[in-house]
Amino acid sequence: MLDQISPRGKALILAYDHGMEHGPVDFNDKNVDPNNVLDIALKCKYNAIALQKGIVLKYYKDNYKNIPLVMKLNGKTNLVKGDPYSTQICTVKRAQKLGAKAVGFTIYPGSEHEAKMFKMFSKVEREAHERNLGVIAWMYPRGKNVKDELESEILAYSARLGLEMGADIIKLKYNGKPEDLKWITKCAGKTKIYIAGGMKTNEAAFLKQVEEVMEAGAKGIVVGRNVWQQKDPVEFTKKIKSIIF
Ligand code: FBP
Repeated sequence: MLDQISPRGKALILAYDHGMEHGPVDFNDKNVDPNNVLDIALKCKYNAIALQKGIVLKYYKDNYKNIPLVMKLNGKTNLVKGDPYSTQICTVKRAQKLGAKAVGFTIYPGSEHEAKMFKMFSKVEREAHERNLGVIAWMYPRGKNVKDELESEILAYSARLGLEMGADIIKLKYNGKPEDLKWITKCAGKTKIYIAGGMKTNEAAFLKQVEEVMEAGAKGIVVGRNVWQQKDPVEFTKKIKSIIF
């Protein structure tokens, strides 16, 4: 099921769903244009790009179908405060029709709305697997019950949860501790851990992180800002790829 986005068992995925999650605050004159980011994915042969449906309909669909698509099925803005709840805005059937090879779904373990996200995810997981699509769970522990979302035990719990819920890949944040990540990847069992990029940091620090997490057992990176906020995203991608592959 994952062959289409991780042909060599590992993957580098470009994330560009920030316009919904954060608003245009992450963008500049260049990368605010979806074509600019899709061009990076195409040129650098990313294993996949993660998009919300609007960008798929207006940009991806016409000129970029060679890039494998991970369709994000739920989302939220950061305007609503309190325990996070990400609701479904696209179906699995539609995602496949629009060319998705996998679907992405955010769960906030620990949120008071966790049960509703579990319910939606369960349906998504079943439908996606019936259609031979991969399932990527963005597992971001968050809410008033979660004191520290980067705490090792919480990350390990989220990883295990992804396995128990039937995800093929869990997208998780890294807390900067390779020893913790070794245990976290064990907890995820046959489900693979891909690490999220995070806010833009300096080049060397990011590359060191990529090296560290791959050594600790992660099987991929899903990166957004640290690539398309670079001056030269293409050159930077080459460096990331040389570490991963
Ligand atoms: P980055 O590499 O830019 O951190 O992107 C990863 C990602 O998971 C995006 O897919 C998503 O929009 C964003 O981070 C969510 O970040 P957060 O909820 O932590 O603000």
